[in-house]
Amino acid sequence: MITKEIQAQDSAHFIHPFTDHGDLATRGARVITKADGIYIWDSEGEKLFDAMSGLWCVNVGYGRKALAEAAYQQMMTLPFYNSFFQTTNVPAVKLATKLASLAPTVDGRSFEHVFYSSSGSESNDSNVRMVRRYWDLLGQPQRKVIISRHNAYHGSTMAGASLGGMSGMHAQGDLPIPNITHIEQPYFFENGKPGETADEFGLRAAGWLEAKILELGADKVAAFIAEPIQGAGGVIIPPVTYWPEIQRIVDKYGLLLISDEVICAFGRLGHWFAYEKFGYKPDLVTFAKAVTSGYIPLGGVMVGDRVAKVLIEKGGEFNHGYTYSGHPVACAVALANLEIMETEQLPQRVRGDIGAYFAKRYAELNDHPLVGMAETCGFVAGLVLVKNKHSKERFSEEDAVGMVCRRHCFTNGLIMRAVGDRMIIAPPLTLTHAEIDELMRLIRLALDLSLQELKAKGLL
Ligand code: PXG
Repeated sequence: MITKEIQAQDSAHFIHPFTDHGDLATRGARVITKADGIYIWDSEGEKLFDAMSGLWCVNVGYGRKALAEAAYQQMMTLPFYNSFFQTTNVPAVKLATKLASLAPTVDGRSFEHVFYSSSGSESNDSNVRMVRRYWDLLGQPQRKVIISRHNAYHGSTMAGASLGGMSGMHAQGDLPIPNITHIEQPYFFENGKPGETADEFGLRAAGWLEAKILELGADKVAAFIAEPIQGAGGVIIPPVTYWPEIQRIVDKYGLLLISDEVICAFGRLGHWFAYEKFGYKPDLVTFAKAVTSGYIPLGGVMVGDRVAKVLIEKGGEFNHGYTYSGHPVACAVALANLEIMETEQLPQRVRGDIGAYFAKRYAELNDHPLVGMAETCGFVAGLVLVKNKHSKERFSEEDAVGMVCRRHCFTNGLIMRAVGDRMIIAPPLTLTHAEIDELMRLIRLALDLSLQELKAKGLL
């Protein structure tokens, strides 16, 4: 009864993100009502293993009282004040100090400053503003172009969607905006040549950046932006040779490097920040999502010394900012969240024993007839569904194989994302061995049921 009523109101009044509302109205949205640990429940009482952590957010798991208490205490003390007119607030300062201490220094390049927003999209808009201001202040205003990658996701604002490389998003709203261009992604399974090793492919894929810089003219290029691992694009994990070669190219031509870690930071890959894992040296690092484990919106940019020095020492007033930049309640929740991650040593868990167990169990999926390649990096994992694992023959788009598998996940109590023919997960970092076993049982069940259905449909 409640479900039908909420669904009717939902259809009548709520425009959802990335949703076909005609389709949604016919089936009715699933109403999620509560959550605890790694599980969510819907209004029909059904329990689901949330292997996507909400949407790459809930790294500490659901139901953490400490986060609710931090929000309550802060709301009772100072629920809001802006930080525009030479004022500040204690949680925003403490969080910036904490984040600066967590961001590792690489080759003498450190992160002492934070710019706050409320989301990943806004943070990437801020990146565009900061990059352009940086080059203007250095007397190189012609350095305007930001290079990104096809199938990247950097958000849904005008700049975020333009930086992103999603063709479906570009097709709506005349995007990308000028001075943003894209190179191909480092997807070995799809773009590796016969006989080429992953390491060779990684170097070749990084070379696309150099080719693009030379095509545009190095003096025109302002920055390169990339996710350490492409998340929404289907968990595309680059070969180990990729990032060092990107760093070499970025250094050679003097570009700024933006590491969009909205998904990859805060323990997801076993480190506070993912650039540490891959050993590169970004100038700007985008964060959001797990900084509060999604309990309240907060995003921002770690501003490296190279950029901060110019903006602060030469820049005067930077005409950019948001009402909620440094929101005291969001920052208080983030501090409590980071404290949980530190106390429970969540990055270390992912890097250590539990991460190794997750990787080992997930790799077992490679024996499944539908799986072309299953791989993990920390606590993100992806697999590609194939028609023939030996020839690597793929399904066609019309087969909608990801949707078939996702439906079997849903009906058996598992949230796993489908991106085209890829199935992806990013579970909470708190998973126990037993929960990993349960997760693998559910994934294998969905794969088996998908195999049966695809055979019955004559697609195999
Ligand atoms: N950068 C990255 C790397 C992201 O993953 C954003 C920026 C934008 O963040 P906001 O907070 O503005 O949404 C993201 C967001 C998916 C999916 O389908 C992924 C995201 C958002 C929505 C859907 O996997 N990531």
